[in-house]
Amino acid sequence: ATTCDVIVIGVGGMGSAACFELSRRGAGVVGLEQFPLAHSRGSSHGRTRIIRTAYYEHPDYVPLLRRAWERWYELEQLTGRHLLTGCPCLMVGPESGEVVTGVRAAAREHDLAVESLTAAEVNRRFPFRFPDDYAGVLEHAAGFLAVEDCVRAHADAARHFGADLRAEEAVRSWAARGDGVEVVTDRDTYHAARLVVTAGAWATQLLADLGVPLTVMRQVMTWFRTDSAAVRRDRFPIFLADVPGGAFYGLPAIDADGVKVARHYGAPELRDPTEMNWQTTPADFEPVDGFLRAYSTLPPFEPSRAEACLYTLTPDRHFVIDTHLHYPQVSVACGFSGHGFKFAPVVGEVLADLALTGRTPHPIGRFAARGR
Ligand code: PYC
Repeated sequence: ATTCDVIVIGVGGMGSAACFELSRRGAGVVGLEQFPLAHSRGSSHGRTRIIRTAYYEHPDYVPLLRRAWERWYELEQLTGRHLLTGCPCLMVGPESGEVVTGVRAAAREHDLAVESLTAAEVNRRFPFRFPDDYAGVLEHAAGFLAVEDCVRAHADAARHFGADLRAEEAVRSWAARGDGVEVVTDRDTYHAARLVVTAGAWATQLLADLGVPLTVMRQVMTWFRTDSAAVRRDRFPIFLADVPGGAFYGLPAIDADGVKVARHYGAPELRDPTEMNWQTTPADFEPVDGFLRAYSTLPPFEPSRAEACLYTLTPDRHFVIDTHLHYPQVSVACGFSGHGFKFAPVVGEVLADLALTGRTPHPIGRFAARGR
Protein backbone atom coordinates (compact mmCIF):
# COMPACT_ATOMS: atom_id res chain seq x y z
CA ALA A 1 0.00 0.00 0.00
CA THR A 2 1.04 3.61 -0.62
CA THR A 3 0.34 6.48 1.76
CA CYS A 4 0.24 10.19 0.93
CA ASP A 5 -1.51 13.39 2.02
CA VAL A 6 -3.94 13.78 -0.89
CA ILE A 7 -5.04 11.44 -3.66
CA VAL A 8 -6.40 13.00 -6.85
CA ILE A 9 -8.52 10.68 -9.02
CA GLY A 10 -8.37 11.82 -12.66
CA VAL A 11 -5.41 13.83 -13.97
CA GLY A 12 -7.13 15.60 -16.86
CA GLY A 13 -7.87 19.31 -17.16
CA MET A 14 -9.04 19.82 -13.59
CA GLY A 15 -7.05 17.07 -11.89
CA SER A 16 -3.71 18.17 -13.32
CA ALA A 17 -4.41 21.68 -12.00
CA ALA A 18 -5.39 20.30 -8.59
CA CYS A 19 -2.22 18.19 -8.42
CA PHE A 20 -0.17 21.27 -9.25
CA GLU A 21 -1.86 23.49 -6.71
CA LEU A 22 -1.77 20.91 -3.92
CA SER A 23 1.87 20.00 -4.46
CA ARG A 24 2.88 23.64 -4.75
CA ARG A 25 1.41 24.16 -1.29
CA GLY A 26 3.57 21.35 0.05
CA ALA A 27 1.08 18.47 0.13
CA GLY A 28 2.27 14.97 -0.77
CA VAL A 29 0.09 14.17 -3.78
CA VAL A 30 -0.60 11.00 -5.73
CA GLY A 31 -2.51 11.65 -8.97
CA LEU A 32 -4.18 8.61 -10.57
CA GLU A 33 -5.06 8.65 -14.25
CA GLN A 34 -6.51 5.64 -16.09
CA PHE A 35 -5.22 6.83 -19.50
CA PRO A 36 -1.86 8.34 -20.56
CA LEU A 37 -1.48 11.99 -19.52
CA ALA A 38 -3.04 14.51 -21.95
CA HIS A 39 -5.08 11.74 -23.58
CA SER A 40 -8.00 12.05 -25.98
CA ARG A 41 -10.61 9.85 -24.26
CA GLY A 42 -12.13 12.53 -22.04
CA SER A 43 -12.97 16.21 -22.19
CA SER A 44 -9.59 17.95 -22.44
CA HIS A 45 -8.31 17.38 -25.96
CA GLY A 46 -8.89 18.74 -29.47
CA ARG A 47 -6.12 21.36 -29.61
CA THR A 48 -8.08 24.42 -28.43
CA ARG A 49 -10.51 25.63 -25.77
CA ILE A 50 -12.16 29.03 -25.63
CA ILE A 51 -11.50 31.47 -22.80
CA ARG A 52 -13.75 34.52 -22.39
CA THR A 53 -15.01 36.64 -19.50
CA ALA A 54 -18.41 38.22 -20.31
CA TYR A 55 -19.96 34.90 -19.44
CA TYR A 56 -23.47 34.42 -20.79
CA GLU A 57 -23.93 31.32 -18.65
CA HIS A 58 -24.11 33.48 -15.47
CA PRO A 59 -22.37 36.58 -14.07
CA ASP A 60 -21.28 34.53 -11.03
CA TYR A 61 -18.57 32.92 -13.16
CA VAL A 62 -16.81 36.20 -13.82
CA PRO A 63 -14.68 36.47 -10.63
CA LEU A 64 -13.47 32.91 -11.21
CA LEU A 65 -12.66 33.74 -14.82
CA ARG A 66 -10.62 36.76 -13.81
CA ARG A 67 -8.58 34.55 -11.53
CA ALA A 68 -8.28 31.85 -14.20
CA TRP A 69 -6.76 34.32 -16.69
CA GLU A 70 -4.14 35.34 -14.14
CA ARG A 71 -3.31 31.76 -13.35
CA TRP A 72 -2.98 30.70 -17.01
CA TYR A 73 -0.46 33.48 -17.59
CA GLU A 74 1.37 32.51 -14.43
CA LEU A 75 1.53 28.89 -15.64
CA GLU A 76 3.00 30.11 -18.94
CA GLN A 77 5.70 31.94 -17.01
CA LEU A 78 6.39 29.01 -14.73
CA THR A 79 6.68 26.46 -17.53
CA GLY A 80 7.99 28.67 -20.34
CA ARG A 81 5.22 27.45 -22.67
CA HIS A 82 2.82 29.44 -24.77
CA LEU A 83 -0.65 28.31 -23.68
CA LEU A 84 -3.06 31.20 -24.24
CA THR A 85 -3.53 33.09 -27.50
CA GLY A 86 -5.61 36.26 -27.49
CA CYS A 87 -8.45 36.36 -30.02
CA PRO A 88 -11.76 38.28 -29.93
CA CYS A 89 -14.92 36.28 -29.24
CA LEU A 90 -18.15 37.09 -31.08
CA MET A 91 -21.34 36.01 -29.38
CA VAL A 92 -24.29 36.21 -31.68
CA GLY A 93 -27.95 35.28 -31.67
CA PRO A 94 -31.47 36.66 -31.36
CA GLU A 95 -31.52 39.99 -29.53
CA SER A 96 -33.60 38.51 -26.68
CA GLY A 97 -31.97 35.05 -26.73
CA GLU A 98 -29.97 33.44 -23.90
CA VAL A 99 -26.52 34.16 -25.32
CA VAL A 100 -26.89 37.85 -26.18
CA THR A 101 -28.87 38.77 -23.05
CA GLY A 102 -26.53 36.67 -20.87
CA VAL A 103 -23.34 38.27 -22.20
CA ARG A 104 -24.81 41.74 -21.73
CA ALA A 105 -25.90 40.92 -18.15
CA ALA A 106 -22.42 39.64 -17.21
CA ALA A 107 -20.71 42.62 -18.86
CA ARG A 108 -23.03 45.08 -17.09
CA GLU A 109 -22.69 43.48 -13.67
CA HIS A 110 -18.90 43.24 -13.85
CA ASP A 111 -18.14 46.31 -15.93
CA LEU A 112 -16.57 44.32 -18.77
CA ALA A 113 -15.70 45.86 -22.12
CA VAL A 114 -17.84 44.46 -24.93
CA GLU A 115 -18.74 45.91 -28.29
CA SER A 116 -22.38 45.72 -29.42
CA LEU A 117 -22.90 45.00 -33.10
CA THR A 118 -25.98 44.80 -35.29
CA ALA A 119 -26.33 41.74 -37.50
CA ALA A 120 -25.36 43.93 -40.47
CA GLU A 121 -22.15 44.98 -38.70
CA VAL A 122 -21.33 41.37 -37.79
CA ASN A 123 -21.91 40.31 -41.39
CA ARG A 124 -19.79 43.15 -42.77
CA ARG A 125 -16.82 42.50 -40.50
CA PHE A 126 -16.81 38.73 -40.54
CA PRO A 127 -17.67 36.01 -43.07
CA PHE A 128 -21.21 35.42 -41.77
CA ARG A 129 -24.79 36.04 -42.84
CA PHE A 130 -26.88 36.17 -39.70
CA PRO A 131 -30.50 37.38 -39.94
CA ASP A 132 -31.36 41.05 -39.40
CA ASP A 133 -33.04 40.45 -36.05
CA TYR A 134 -29.83 39.00 -34.58
CA ALA A 135 -27.36 40.96 -32.48
CA GLY A 136 -23.67 40.45 -31.89
CA VAL A 137 -21.58 41.14 -28.82
CA LEU A 138 -17.84 41.16 -29.39
CA GLU A 139 -15.47 40.65 -26.47
CA HIS A 140 -11.97 41.64 -27.55
CA ALA A 141 -10.27 40.34 -24.41
CA ALA A 142 -10.96 36.66 -25.16
CA GLY A 143 -8.76 33.89 -26.49
CA PHE A 144 -8.07 30.20 -26.78
CA LEU A 145 -6.00 27.76 -24.80
CA ALA A 146 -3.77 25.01 -26.21
CA VAL A 147 -5.70 22.37 -24.31
CA GLU A 148 -3.32 19.39 -24.31
CA ASP A 149 -0.33 21.63 -23.62
CA CYS A 150 -2.21 23.12 -20.67
CA VAL A 151 -2.74 19.65 -19.17
CA ARG A 152 0.92 18.79 -19.74
CA ALA A 153 2.04 22.10 -18.23
CA HIS A 154 -0.01 21.55 -15.07
CA ALA A 155 1.18 17.95 -14.83
CA ASP A 156 4.84 18.88 -15.33
CA ALA A 157 4.56 21.72 -12.82
CA ALA A 158 2.92 19.32 -10.33
CA ARG A 159 5.78 16.86 -10.78
CA HIS A 160 8.25 19.69 -10.34
CA PHE A 161 6.72 20.28 -6.91
CA GLY A 162 6.92 16.59 -6.05
CA ALA A 163 3.54 15.17 -7.10
CA ASP A 164 3.59 11.48 -7.98
CA LEU A 165 1.42 11.21 -11.11
CA ARG A 166 0.58 7.64 -12.05
CA ALA A 167 -0.80 7.30 -15.56
CA GLU A 168 -2.48 4.22 -17.02
CA GLU A 169 -3.62 3.13 -13.60
CA ALA A 170 -7.39 2.76 -13.29
CA VAL A 171 -9.24 3.30 -10.03
CA ARG A 172 -11.53 0.41 -9.09
CA SER A 173 -13.05 1.90 -5.94
CA TRP A 174 -12.65 4.42 -3.18
CA ALA A 175 -14.00 4.46 0.36
CA ALA A 176 -13.84 6.65 3.44
CA ARG A 177 -11.74 5.04 6.18
CA GLY A 178 -12.18 6.85 9.48
CA ASP A 179 -11.45 10.47 8.68
CA GLY A 180 -9.21 9.49 5.73
CA VAL A 181 -9.70 7.55 2.49
CA GLU A 182 -8.65 4.34 0.77
CA VAL A 183 -8.41 4.06 -3.01
CA VAL A 184 -7.97 0.73 -4.78
CA THR A 185 -6.57 0.71 -8.32
CA ASP A 186 -5.70 -2.12 -10.68
CA ARG A 187 -2.12 -1.93 -9.31
CA ASP A 188 -2.10 -0.80 -5.68
CA THR A 189 -4.02 0.35 -2.62
CA TYR A 190 -3.57 3.93 -1.43
CA HIS A 191 -4.32 5.63 1.86
CA ALA A 192 -4.53 9.37 2.36
CA ALA A 193 -6.00 12.00 4.63
CA ARG A 194 -7.85 13.65 1.72
CA LEU A 195 -9.31 12.69 -1.64
CA VAL A 196 -10.03 14.93 -4.63
CA VAL A 197 -12.23 13.46 -7.37
CA THR A 198 -11.77 15.14 -10.75
CA ALA A 199 -12.78 12.18 -12.86
CA GLY A 200 -14.65 13.97 -15.66
CA ALA A 201 -17.33 11.74 -17.15
CA TRP A 202 -16.24 8.88 -14.87
CA ALA A 203 -17.78 10.84 -12.01
CA THR A 204 -21.01 9.16 -13.18
CA GLN A 205 -19.52 5.92 -11.82
CA LEU A 206 -17.25 7.13 -9.01
CA LEU A 207 -19.63 9.63 -7.41
CA ALA A 208 -22.94 7.79 -7.34
CA ASP A 209 -24.09 9.78 -4.27
CA LEU A 210 -22.97 13.17 -5.57
CA GLY A 211 -26.39 14.73 -4.97
CA VAL A 212 -26.61 16.08 -8.53
CA PRO A 213 -27.57 13.74 -11.39
CA LEU A 214 -24.95 13.67 -14.14
CA THR A 215 -25.33 12.57 -17.75
CA VAL A 216 -22.81 12.36 -20.55
CA MET A 217 -23.00 13.71 -24.09
CA ARG A 218 -20.96 12.73 -27.13
CA GLN A 219 -19.80 15.87 -28.92
CA VAL A 220 -17.76 15.84 -32.10
CA MET A 221 -15.24 18.59 -32.80
CA THR A 222 -14.86 19.09 -36.55
CA TRP A 223 -12.38 21.02 -38.65
CA PHE A 224 -13.04 22.46 -42.11
CA ARG A 225 -10.37 23.50 -44.58
CA THR A 226 -10.61 26.38 -47.04
CA ASP A 227 -8.02 28.29 -49.07
CA SER A 228 -9.47 31.59 -47.88
CA ALA A 229 -7.47 33.92 -45.66
CA ALA A 230 -10.81 34.91 -44.07
CA VAL A 231 -10.41 32.09 -41.52
CA ARG A 232 -7.01 33.18 -40.22
CA ARG A 233 -6.88 34.46 -36.68
CA ASP A 234 -6.06 38.01 -37.74
CA ARG A 235 -9.46 38.04 -39.51
CA PHE A 236 -11.73 35.39 -38.03
CA PRO A 237 -13.03 35.59 -34.46
CA ILE A 238 -13.83 32.88 -32.01
CA PHE A 239 -17.62 32.69 -32.17
CA LEU A 240 -20.57 31.32 -30.27
CA ALA A 241 -23.80 31.39 -32.25
CA ASP A 242 -27.27 30.79 -30.88
CA VAL A 243 -29.30 29.63 -33.89
CA PRO A 244 -32.54 27.62 -34.26
CA GLY A 245 -30.59 24.40 -34.96
CA GLY A 246 -28.79 24.74 -31.60
CA ALA A 247 -25.65 26.50 -30.44
CA PHE A 248 -22.47 26.31 -32.50
CA TYR A 249 -19.01 27.58 -31.73
CA GLY A 250 -15.87 28.00 -33.76
CA LEU A 251 -12.27 29.08 -33.68
CA PRO A 252 -10.02 30.46 -36.40
CA ALA A 253 -7.66 28.27 -38.41
CA ILE A 254 -4.35 27.83 -36.60
CA ASP A 255 -2.99 24.99 -38.70
CA ALA A 256 -3.55 23.16 -41.97
CA ASP A 257 -6.76 21.51 -40.73
CA GLY A 258 -8.59 24.84 -40.90
CA VAL A 259 -11.36 26.29 -38.75
CA LYS A 260 -12.63 24.25 -35.84
CA VAL A 261 -16.43 24.37 -35.56
CA ALA A 262 -18.70 22.25 -33.39
CA ARG A 263 -22.17 22.00 -31.99
CA HIS A 264 -22.60 22.85 -28.33
CA TYR A 265 -25.10 20.38 -26.75
CA GLY A 266 -27.91 19.01 -28.95
CA ALA A 267 -26.85 15.33 -28.92
CA PRO A 268 -28.56 12.49 -26.98
CA GLU A 269 -27.70 12.21 -23.30
CA LEU A 270 -25.89 9.01 -22.29
CA ARG A 271 -25.78 7.37 -18.89
CA ASP A 272 -22.02 7.11 -18.59
CA PRO A 273 -18.83 7.06 -20.70
CA THR A 274 -19.06 3.32 -21.36
CA GLU A 275 -21.90 4.17 -23.79
CA MET A 276 -19.62 6.47 -25.76
CA ASN A 277 -18.78 5.74 -29.39
CA TRP A 278 -15.33 7.24 -30.00
CA GLN A 279 -15.35 6.50 -33.73
CA THR A 280 -16.34 9.38 -35.98
CA THR A 281 -18.05 9.06 -39.35
CA PRO A 282 -18.84 11.46 -42.23
CA ALA A 283 -22.29 11.97 -40.64
CA ASP A 284 -20.56 13.75 -37.74
CA PHE A 285 -19.74 16.67 -40.03
CA GLU A 286 -23.36 17.22 -41.05
CA PRO A 287 -24.70 19.52 -38.31
CA VAL A 288 -21.73 21.86 -38.62
CA ASP A 289 -21.71 21.68 -42.39
CA GLY A 290 -25.39 22.73 -42.31
CA PHE A 291 -24.63 25.58 -39.90
CA LEU A 292 -21.76 26.88 -42.06
CA ARG A 293 -23.84 26.68 -45.24
CA ALA A 294 -26.73 28.53 -43.60
CA TYR A 295 -24.84 31.22 -41.69
CA SER A 296 -21.36 31.67 -43.17
CA THR A 297 -20.16 33.22 -46.40
CA LEU A 298 -16.98 31.18 -46.44
CA PRO A 299 -15.77 30.18 -49.88
CA PRO A 300 -15.79 26.45 -50.66
CA PHE A 301 -14.64 24.44 -47.67
CA GLU A 302 -14.24 20.75 -47.02
CA PRO A 303 -14.24 18.61 -43.87
CA SER A 304 -10.71 17.83 -42.76
CA ARG A 305 -10.78 16.28 -39.31
CA ALA A 306 -13.14 15.09 -36.57
CA GLU A 307 -12.58 14.08 -32.99
CA ALA A 308 -15.13 12.89 -30.44
CA CYS A 309 -15.17 14.39 -26.95
CA LEU A 310 -17.27 13.98 -23.79
CA TYR A 311 -19.41 16.54 -22.03
CA THR A 312 -20.48 15.71 -18.47
CA LEU A 313 -23.75 17.50 -17.86
CA THR A 314 -25.62 18.67 -14.79
CA PRO A 315 -29.34 19.42 -15.20
CA ASP A 316 -28.78 23.20 -14.92
CA ARG A 317 -25.45 23.11 -16.86
CA HIS A 318 -23.65 24.70 -13.88
CA PHE A 319 -20.57 23.03 -12.41
CA VAL A 320 -20.37 20.99 -9.22
CA ILE A 321 -17.47 22.05 -6.98
CA ASP A 322 -17.93 21.11 -3.36
CA THR A 323 -16.97 18.78 -0.57
CA HIS A 324 -18.70 15.41 -0.72
CA LEU A 325 -22.18 15.39 0.84
CA HIS A 326 -21.22 12.66 3.34
CA TYR A 327 -17.41 12.84 3.61
CA PRO A 328 -15.76 16.19 4.32
CA GLN A 329 -12.35 14.66 3.56
CA VAL A 330 -13.46 14.22 -0.08
CA SER A 331 -13.68 17.17 -2.49
CA VAL A 332 -15.25 16.92 -5.91
CA ALA A 333 -15.31 18.91 -9.13
CA CYS A 334 -17.38 17.60 -12.03
CA GLY A 335 -20.32 18.30 -14.31
CA PHE A 336 -18.48 20.99 -16.22
CA SER A 337 -21.20 20.75 -18.86
CA GLY A 338 -19.00 21.55 -21.85
CA HIS A 339 -17.72 24.91 -20.65
CA GLY A 340 -15.28 24.17 -17.86
CA PHE A 341 -11.76 23.84 -19.22
CA LYS A 342 -10.89 27.54 -19.13
CA PHE A 343 -11.47 27.47 -15.34
CA ALA A 344 -8.98 24.67 -14.67
CA PRO A 345 -6.35 26.67 -12.74
CA VAL A 346 -8.87 28.33 -10.46
CA VAL A 347 -10.71 25.02 -9.95
CA GLY A 348 -7.33 23.58 -8.95
CA GLU A 349 -6.96 26.37 -6.44
CA VAL A 350 -10.44 25.87 -5.02
CA LEU A 351 -9.91 22.11 -4.71
CA ALA A 352 -6.61 22.65 -2.92
CA ASP A 353 -8.37 25.06 -0.56
CA LEU A 354 -11.17 22.58 0.14
CA ALA A 355 -8.83 19.63 0.58
CA LEU A 356 -6.32 21.41 2.82
CA THR A 357 -8.54 23.78 4.80
CA GLY A 358 -12.16 22.73 4.19
CA ARG A 359 -13.09 26.15 2.80
CA THR A 360 -12.23 28.54 0.00
CA PRO A 361 -12.33 32.32 -0.41
CA HIS A 362 -13.44 31.89 -4.01
CA PRO A 363 -17.16 32.45 -4.72
CA ILE A 364 -18.38 28.91 -5.47
CA GLY A 365 -21.87 29.06 -3.93
CA ARG A 366 -23.56 28.44 -7.29
CA PHE A 367 -21.60 25.19 -7.69
CA ALA A 368 -22.63 23.55 -4.41
CA ALA A 369 -23.81 19.94 -4.62
CA ARG A 370 -26.22 20.65 -1.81
CA GLY A 371 -29.70 21.87 -2.72
CA ARG A 372 -29.48 21.23 -6.50
O1 PYC B 1 -16.60 27.04 -22.93
O2 PYC B 1 -16.57 28.71 -24.30
C1 PYC B 1 -16.84 27.56 -24.03
C2 PYC B 1 -17.54 26.71 -25.00
C3 PYC B 1 -18.20 27.12 -26.08
C4 PYC B 1 -18.68 25.99 -26.69
C5 PYC B 1 -18.29 24.94 -25.99
N1 PYC B 1 -17.61 25.40 -24.94
